[in-house]
Amino acid sequence: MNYLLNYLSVAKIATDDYVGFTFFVGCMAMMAAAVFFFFSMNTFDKKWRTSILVSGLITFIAAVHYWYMRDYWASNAESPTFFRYVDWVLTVPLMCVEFYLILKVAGAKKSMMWRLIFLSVVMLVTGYIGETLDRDNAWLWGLVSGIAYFVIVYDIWLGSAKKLAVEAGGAVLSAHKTLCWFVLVGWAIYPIGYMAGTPGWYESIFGGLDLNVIYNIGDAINKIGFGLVVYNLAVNSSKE
Ligand SMILES: *C/C=C(C)/C=C/C=C(C)/C=C/C1=C(C)CCCC1(C)C
Repeated sequence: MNYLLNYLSVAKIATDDYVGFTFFVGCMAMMAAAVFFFFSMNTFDKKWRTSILVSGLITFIAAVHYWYMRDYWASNAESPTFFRYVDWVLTVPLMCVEFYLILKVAGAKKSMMWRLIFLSVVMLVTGYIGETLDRDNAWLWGLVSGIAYFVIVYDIWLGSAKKLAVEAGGAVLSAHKTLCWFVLVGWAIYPIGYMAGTPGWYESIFGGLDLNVIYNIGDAINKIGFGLVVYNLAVNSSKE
């Protein structure tokens, strides 16, 4: 049996390795979601195809990164921070693109999309610095990251994106609202993971939690959830 495992070069996952388990299941979930979105794409009206394609790309990119992160964890028992942030820096801007795509019917401008993308990159780059290059000041980088996050929340809940959603009304407005909730509540999972995994005054509050488990749960909820909201929008507006 050991021989076979070595031959297939599959690292063992201990039965109490919860982190390894969430990487494994996360990988499968992302793969399944990507296949689902890609295959359903052509059943919808042209104007929704790009949105569903982007949902597929988000989960596909995540599936590939989870494949590597699962392996990295199994071989090194270390946080795959690099792969994690490469994944985020590709997928989070794509989630900003989703906002733009669904609001295009109400005349959303590319400038709104680029603003959200810029903010998301600031949020992620500062988070990466705090987690890796300058851990001593993790709280400070986390704060800067958090400010960028709040500006995103403001933009979509109350700013220009909100106005466009109201103009579009109907299924677009309700999808926009659901996505806003994902960003406000679903994305708030990440700072908790960050505080669980970096040194700082908050250590005594979040130190007992595991950064990777929290990030993996956040990713499953947000990436697959976001995609399903867009899928649901395409279904509903095709009925309208
Ligand atoms: C699919 C991946 C997603 C939706 C990742 C989202 C990540 C965040 C919203 C991360 C936010 C962070 C803060 C607000 C402060 C601490 C540092 C971060 C990067 C964990």
